[in-house]
Amino acid sequence: MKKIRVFSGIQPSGDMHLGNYLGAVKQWVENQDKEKENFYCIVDLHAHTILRDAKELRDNIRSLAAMLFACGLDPNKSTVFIQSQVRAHAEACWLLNCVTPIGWLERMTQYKDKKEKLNSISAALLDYPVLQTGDIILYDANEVPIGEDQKQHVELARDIAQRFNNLFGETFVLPDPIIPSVGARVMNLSNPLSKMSKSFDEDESGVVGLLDDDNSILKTIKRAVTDSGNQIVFSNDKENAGVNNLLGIYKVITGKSSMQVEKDFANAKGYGVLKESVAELVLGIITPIRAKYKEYISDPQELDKLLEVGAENARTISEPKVSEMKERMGFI
Ligand code: AQP
Repeated sequence: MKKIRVFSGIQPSGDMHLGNYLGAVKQWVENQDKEKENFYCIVDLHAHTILRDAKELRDNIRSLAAMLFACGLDPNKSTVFIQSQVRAHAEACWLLNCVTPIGWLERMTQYKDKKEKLNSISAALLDYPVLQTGDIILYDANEVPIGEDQKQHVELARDIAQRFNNLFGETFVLPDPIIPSVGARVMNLSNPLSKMSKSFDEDESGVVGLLDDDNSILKTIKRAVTDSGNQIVFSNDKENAGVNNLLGIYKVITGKSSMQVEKDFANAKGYGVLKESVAELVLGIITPIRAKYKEYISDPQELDKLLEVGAENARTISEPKVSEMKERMGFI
C-alpha cells in the first residue's frame, strides 16, 4: 500500500519559537514513528518576501536546520531540505501563477494583515501562497501538518491543485491541512490576542524562543498577561485569553484532557502556580533541544551535507512532477 505522504515547511525568518514547536514541528517529529513518508522544508524563498538581509538569511537557514534536527527530525526518517536548493519549487510557482485568479490571493487573511503592517510590499508577498501550493503539491502530499494560521493557505493549495487538474487533467493529489487539536495557535504571552510569531511580533517580550536562556524564558512566562480574576479554567472570553493560552500550553505538553488540567489547578490560589508549572514544562522541553542544537550548529559542514542529501531526495520527486506539469500545459 502507498504510504501517506506528508509535507510541511517553516520559514528561516528568525529563531524558532514555542508556537512553531507546539503547533507544527512536534507533529512532524511524531509523524516519523508512523508509516508515513515525510518531507520537511526550510522555506527560504518564502522568508525573502519580507527579509532583506543576505547575511541574516544565511545564518537563519543554518540555525533553523540545526534546530529542526535538534527537535528530533531524523534525516534517516524524514527528507529535510532547503527550498531554494530544489529549483522545481520556483518553477512550479510560475506555472501555478498562470492558473491562479488574482482575487483568490487578495482574499488571503495573512496577506491583508501584513499589507497593513508594512510600508511597502513586494509582488512576492501576494504570491506567497502560490509558491506554498507548489511546495506541497509537487510531492503529492496527502497531509500538511501546520498551525491554525496556515489553514487558509492549504485550503487555497487544494483549490489551485483542483483548478490545474480541471484544466489539464489529473496531475495533483489534493492535500489536507492537519491541525493539532491543542497547540494550534500559541498566543504571544504579552499580548494574548495576537499569535506568537518569528518576524511579525511587535511584542517580542511575549515570545518564547527555543534559543532563549532559562532566565529569559522564566521571565517571559512569569510576566505573561493574565487577568484580574483568579479562576484557572479554559474559556473563550477575550479577557481570559492569557490564562487560556497558558492552560493550552500546559495541556499540549502534558497531554492531559481539559478536565484533568482544570483539576490540577482547582486549589491554586492565583495565577503564580499556573505560570510556574508552565515554565517548568517549557524548560523541560527546551533545555535538551538547546543542548542538541549546540552540537549541530558547531558543525556547519556536516549540517550542509545532511541538507544536500535531503535536497537530492526532494529533487528526485519534484523534478519529474514539474516536467509533467509542463508537458500537460503544452511546453515542449
Ligand atoms: N503561534 C503559533 N502557534 C502555533 N503554530 C504556529 N506556527 C507559527 N506560529 C504559530 C506554525 O509554525 C509553522 C511554521 O510557520 P512560519 O515559519 O510561518 O512561522 P511564523 O512564526 O509565523 O513565522 P513568521 O516569519 O512570523 O511568519 P508569518 O507571520 O508569515 O506566519 C507553520 O505550520 C505555522 O502554522
